[in-house]
Amino acid sequence: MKFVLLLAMLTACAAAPQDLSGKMFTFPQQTATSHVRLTASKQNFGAATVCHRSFTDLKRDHALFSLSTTSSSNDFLIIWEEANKEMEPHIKNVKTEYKGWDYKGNMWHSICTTWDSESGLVQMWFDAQPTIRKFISAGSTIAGSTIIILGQEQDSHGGGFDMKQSFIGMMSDVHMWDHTLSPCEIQKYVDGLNFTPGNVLNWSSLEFQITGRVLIEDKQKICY
Ligand SMILES: *[C@@H]1O[C@H](CO)[C@@H](O)[C@H](O)[C@H]1NC(C)=O
Ligand SMILES: [Ca+2]
Repeated sequence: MKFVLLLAMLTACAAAPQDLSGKMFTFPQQTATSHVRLTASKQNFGAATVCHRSFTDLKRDHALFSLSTTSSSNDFLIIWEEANKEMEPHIKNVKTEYKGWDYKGNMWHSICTTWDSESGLVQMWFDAQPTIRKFISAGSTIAGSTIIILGQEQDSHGGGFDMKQSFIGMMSDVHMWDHTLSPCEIQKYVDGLNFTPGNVLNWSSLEFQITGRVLIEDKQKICY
């Protein structure tokens, strides 16, 4: 009985949303295990926008955002591919690639990705600059139980991590919406102005679980 109560309390603790404003996740070492699992407040998406800021010096492949469902491990994945120097969105297990990014190390980059299942178009915004709108996947929505992971790339639902695709560095301001944001809304996000937080993932009210060595730290680690 006591044990059940304790377990219930621990679970409640883990699930309580936290306000991470001004904070970041620090991923300080290469592993195939350390990650943050985010809990989405909604499931089933006919459209989505995912925005995040990241800071790394990696010169290899690395996943920035990995969302899997039971039907596909790459239902919404953002990954940098070093060999071809391209950012790849994968949606519904289909990928496309964006080249020509000035993806410099050791500085913050704001990256937003929008997609909607009606047109099937994906578009990325790199430090507020839009890429072209490309066809990726139309007709079917992102449906069913989702697992969202930062720090690792899922090859299976909630697992199948590869050290060589892990993220090392800092990540902040992760938001997800169940619709596509307008260019002006994206600009406001990039500038850190008064934007409407994500209604699927809200950095100001984030439910998450940390596994392994990932720290929550103040974002202001350098003097401006
Ligand atoms: C995001 O979280 C903040 C802080 O709890 C809250 O005020 C705001 O309404 C939330 N926004 C959405 C869209 O859920
Ligand atoms: Ca992989």
